[in-house]
Amino acid sequence: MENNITTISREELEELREAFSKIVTILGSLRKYKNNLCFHFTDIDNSGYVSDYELQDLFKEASLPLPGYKVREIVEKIIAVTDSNKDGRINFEEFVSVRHSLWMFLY
Ligand SMILES: [Ca+2]
Repeated sequence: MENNITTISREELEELREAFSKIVTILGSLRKYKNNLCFHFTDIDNSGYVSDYELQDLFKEASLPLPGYKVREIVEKIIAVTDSNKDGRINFEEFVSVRHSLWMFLY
């Protein structure tokens, strides 16, 4: 039977650790870039905030088979959940905090 055990030197292990660390750093940068890209794509008027009408436009762009009243209901719920400082609009931090759970189906 063939022996599949691979040995690795301390130097090779250190190189792998360094490579893994670089990959984690790159992935972190890509995640940040993606968050920025999604936010700026949604913030159509470039105000620094995402408003209810910008979210409604996003639903129109996504061409989801939903009537207007349903889109407005969903947008109201998204803002209610996302707008943690209750100023009626979504800033970048609020956007990033919920993007993965609420927005995956739109992007
Ligand atoms: Ca807010």
